[in-house]
Amino acid sequence: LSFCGKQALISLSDKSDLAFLGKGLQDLGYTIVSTGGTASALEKAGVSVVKVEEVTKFPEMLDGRVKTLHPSIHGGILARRDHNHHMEALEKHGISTFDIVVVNLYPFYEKVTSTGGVSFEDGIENIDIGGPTMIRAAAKNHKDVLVVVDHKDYPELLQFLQGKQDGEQFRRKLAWKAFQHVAAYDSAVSEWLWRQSDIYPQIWENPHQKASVYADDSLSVVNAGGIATAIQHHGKEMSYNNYLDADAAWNCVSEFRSPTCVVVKHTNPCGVASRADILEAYRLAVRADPVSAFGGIVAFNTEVDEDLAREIREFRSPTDGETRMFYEIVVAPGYTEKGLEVLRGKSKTLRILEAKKVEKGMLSLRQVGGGWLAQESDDLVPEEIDFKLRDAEFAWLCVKHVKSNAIVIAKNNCMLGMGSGQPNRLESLRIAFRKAGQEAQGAALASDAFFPFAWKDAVEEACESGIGVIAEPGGSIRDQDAIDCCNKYGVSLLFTNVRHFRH
Ligand code: 93A
Repeated sequence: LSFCGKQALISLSDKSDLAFLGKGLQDLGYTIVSTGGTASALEKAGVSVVKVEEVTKFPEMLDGRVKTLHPSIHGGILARRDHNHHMEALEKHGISTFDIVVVNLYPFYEKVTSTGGVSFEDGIENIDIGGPTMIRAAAKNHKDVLVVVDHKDYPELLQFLQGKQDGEQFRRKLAWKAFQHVAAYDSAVSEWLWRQSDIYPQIWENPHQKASVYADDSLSVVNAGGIATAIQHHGKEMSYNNYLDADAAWNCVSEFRSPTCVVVKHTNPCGVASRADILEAYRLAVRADPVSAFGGIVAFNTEVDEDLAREIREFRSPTDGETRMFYEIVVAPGYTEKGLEVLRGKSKTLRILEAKKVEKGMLSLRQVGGGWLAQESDDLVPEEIDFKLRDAEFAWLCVKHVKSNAIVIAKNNCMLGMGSGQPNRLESLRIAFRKAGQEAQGAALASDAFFPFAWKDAVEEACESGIGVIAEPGGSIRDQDAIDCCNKYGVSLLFTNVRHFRH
């Protein structure tokens, strides 16, 4: 059997609008090649069909596992029409080209999520192999093959075929949709398999919730780094929240160029200090909020040597001067051999992580009900904003890492107070001032966004509390009120023009 003219390959599990498509293609002079069930449905609708077996000269095999996986099918899809030797090869083997491939896949997701579920074996049998192969082949060769995976695209396809002009953009759109269809399908299969097995690295938080961690290089344009790829040298297994907190600490400390220590509790930095002497930075970061630092995560952007390790091991809580500080995790870019040995002696449980710096250009993904949110990381560096005032710059670097509504008060390369996560910015500001206490005098305050309506009050309160500098994005219709207020108190006001919401 050898076909001349235009050919369409149709193989569908979801047969919605199949008669409409079949008749439409037949009227346009297409020969239709189809798999078993699809061919029967087309014939019933009065559309003439060539069965796949007639093309492959092979019966469906292995209970249908092998139907379309054959050179007569895939050669016809994949051959480059502009390559003579491709066309000659088809000719030699009696293979005809396909111009259109319409495929949707076994309803795997619907099957495994149906009430009552399916047995493991049934689940496996519902993994479509031949379908994705045809879709991928056609999408790869979309220059010459139109690939359709969604019945809602049939009318547009038929319209397109009736038109005289070819449209590269339409072909690309279909190919993009095709790869999405297959990617979503494979994700569903992979997730189902994950749920069926214990072979993946498990992490835990709440005993009734399974959890896992994946390293993914594709999230970054350059070598990823970051907490998911950290090496754990010592301590208890990382839990789900450990990862989140260590990530927050590592991302924040990676912002700073001079030796810096960041202490994180529940994903927010509660102590940040930069000093030429990293031991001093560590002490200051803990002292910023010793109550919160207890049981927190400590991150450094410098190697941990023996001296620093000893300081971490021995440092006593500033609240009573007696109890040794306890931490969940220490993260650093490296450890000396001695440093590691000393830290290991602090406790059996202390998790010691070695992480690679997070590079710029990371994509952050978060799940919302039914889908995903993707956002580029907040990569701005101080050079992209003209700070002039060191304290303002430091406060701004910290506030980027605090959950909105975020306020940070800092002085002399040390965070003195922070307020985070309050639905009311004024409340975050008051918390930050309460923590900073008397030290807020002359310090810098950074806000992740402008103060929408309580603006005047907030600025006024900050000025009255003795702040020296305020750095905030600006852009409020009441910016002038803020300027007037700061002028009245002799406080410097710096508009960064960039917002740093972190929700
Ligand atoms: O079992 S498969 O993985 N092996 C194949 O070779 C194959 N070819 C098409 N599944 C295969 N298909 C799938 O059959 C298609 O993806 C489509 O969903 C379904 C259509 O089967 P029928 O036309 O018999 O209803």
